[in-house]
Amino acid sequence: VASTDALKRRELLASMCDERSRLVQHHFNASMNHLQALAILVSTFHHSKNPSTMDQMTFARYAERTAFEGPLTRGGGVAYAVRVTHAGRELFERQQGWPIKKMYSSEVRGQEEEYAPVIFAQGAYKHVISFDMLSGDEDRANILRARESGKGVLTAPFYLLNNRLGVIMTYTVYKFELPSNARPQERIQAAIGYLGGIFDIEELVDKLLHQLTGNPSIMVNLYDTTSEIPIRMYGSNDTDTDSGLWHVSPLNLGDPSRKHELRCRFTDRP
Ligand code: WA2
Repeated sequence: VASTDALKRRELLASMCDERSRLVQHHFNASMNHLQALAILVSTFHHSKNPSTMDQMTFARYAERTAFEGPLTRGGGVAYAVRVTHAGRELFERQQGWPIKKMYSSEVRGQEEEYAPVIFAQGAYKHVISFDMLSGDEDRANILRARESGKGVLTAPFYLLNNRLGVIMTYTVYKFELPSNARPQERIQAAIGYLGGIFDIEELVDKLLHQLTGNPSIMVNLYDTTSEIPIRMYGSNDTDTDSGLWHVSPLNLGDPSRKHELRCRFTDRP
């Protein structure tokens, strides 16, 4: 017979876990709005003006000043990559004054048809400028999915160039405004650049959870559960799953094709 104490404990865990999941979700939502606004900024001042009235410094300062307390300020950042065709590569490199670089030098790929070098970056991610984002598997898949869907898309967690575990959310910038029912092929053709939000998961969730001083204290793990084998994005490797009381809170990070959840348990015993 479950005692009322045990029941209360279960309810407390559930409400604490839900509160944490809402906090993380809220910050992803806020970031998505920010990223969409930055995509419009680039479209307006870089692509719709000739010559462009946007530069690296302006982009970085604007992104920082409009991030407020958003998660992109917490170890994260923003980067913008432009579409460059193979035929346009030489002229592009001459204009930029630097060559397009591959992300992982060991990787052998044949002749590329197109590239997505980063031209603007903010925060701790200026080192990605000039790297071709189509030359990394996770970034490539994310960009291709973003441009044919017209929606914000999220990668699975992976190790970024700075060796931090992160996820990237990408929005596509198009040459002209497309109707919401545009076909994937039309979208692919009209794509001219990719605005990415870079989330440093550990730093972000750490700082968010730090705002809530839970008593009793709980352990929180964040998982990507899109595929059958869940990927841990945050939290310690706790295999003590038979200690009984776990609560799972759903989490919506803005890309319906990826699933996430927060798993919580008390760190003390009753
Ligand atoms: N940004 C920063 N560090 C990375 C990275 C990345 N991608 N990939 C691996 N390490 C410009 O989706 C477009 C940013 C990709 C956006």
